Amino acid sequence: MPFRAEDVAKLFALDGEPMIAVPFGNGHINDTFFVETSRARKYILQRVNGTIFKDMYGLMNNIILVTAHIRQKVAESGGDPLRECLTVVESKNGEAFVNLGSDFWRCYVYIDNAITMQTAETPELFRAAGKAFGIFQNQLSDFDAAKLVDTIPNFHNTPNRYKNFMKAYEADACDLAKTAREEILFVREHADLCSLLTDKLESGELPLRVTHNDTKINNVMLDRATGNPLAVVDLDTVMPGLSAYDFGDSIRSGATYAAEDEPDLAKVKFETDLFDKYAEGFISECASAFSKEEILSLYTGSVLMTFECGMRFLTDYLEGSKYFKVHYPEHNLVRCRTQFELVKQMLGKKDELEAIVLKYWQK
Ligand code: GN1
Ligand code: MG
Repeated sequence: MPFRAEDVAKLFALDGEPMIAVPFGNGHINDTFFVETSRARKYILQRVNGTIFKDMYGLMNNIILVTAHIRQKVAESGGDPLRECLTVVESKNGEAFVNLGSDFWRCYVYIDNAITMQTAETPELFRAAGKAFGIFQNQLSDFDAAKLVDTIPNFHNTPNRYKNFMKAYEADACDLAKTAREEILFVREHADLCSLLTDKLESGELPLRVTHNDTKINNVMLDRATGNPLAVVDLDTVMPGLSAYDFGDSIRSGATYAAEDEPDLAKVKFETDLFDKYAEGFISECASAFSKEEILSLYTGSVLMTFECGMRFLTDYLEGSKYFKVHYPEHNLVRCRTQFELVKQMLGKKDELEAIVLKYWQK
């Protein structure tokens, strides 16, 4: 019997008795609940997917270290740490999470009066999202990456993702390859893209930083009243990485008004204006001192993170959709198609998009 969120909430050191615990958000991996107590305090309770995150101690330790670092930065600059940083709520036993055998649960203070978006709602709000991730990167620029464990090894190792895709395609365990011929061909024809970033990391042309690695637009919280950046959430994959990963994954998920699973590809349009606004926000906060190589890698990262994510959706589809939550059997294939459509459009706009990142860097 799975545990009920209402019962699990009672195991945490909340202010008041939990009165409601209702499903919340749209994550593809963990299960999230909104909790309110008898003293009108609000929390986020999450069941973490232990099949995907195998080292829960390491993962929560990463989050505690990173949030402590950010909290101090926010306090030093006169901000409000409870609104501008995630705050972990301990269990009644003083632990950072509760281990219920098959499930791990953790709890955060809820950030009130904030908005989150599933897709960019306006260019201005997307610029604020760029600022939020730029601020995050900047806050962690002096954080010692050696203190962090890799919560998912090879997370943005695109050549490795390609190998996994090829294994799934060749095994074709669910006999689904015949339903995704065009998409499989697209991946194979673009295999050369995969190593563009990892080669430059290995050669030392791009620096390793501490990055978020899951900068989907719905992982940003903006102030409801002002639209200004508050905090970034979903810190499970904070690990050493490239700035191009963080910039790129936001562009993948936010530089279009279409949903990630829009079935009508005619509606999937890459918006140069949104790319421009995000670049302005991000670069102004953290990238003005980047080398030219690193600035140009932001474009490469946009293409690659979108290609990689599409390839991951396709791999999961071929393997029977065991990784990402799906609402219908072809859901991952539909998601993969939107990603590849965006890749095609971004590849056709290389010069224009590179000129945009250079413009804000040179400012
Ligand atoms: C997952 O959990 P969520 O929805 O924030 C995934 C990301 C993908 C994203 C695609 C740990 O993020 O890497 O880009 O779905 N997270 C993990 O929507 O695999
Ligand atoms: Mg998320």
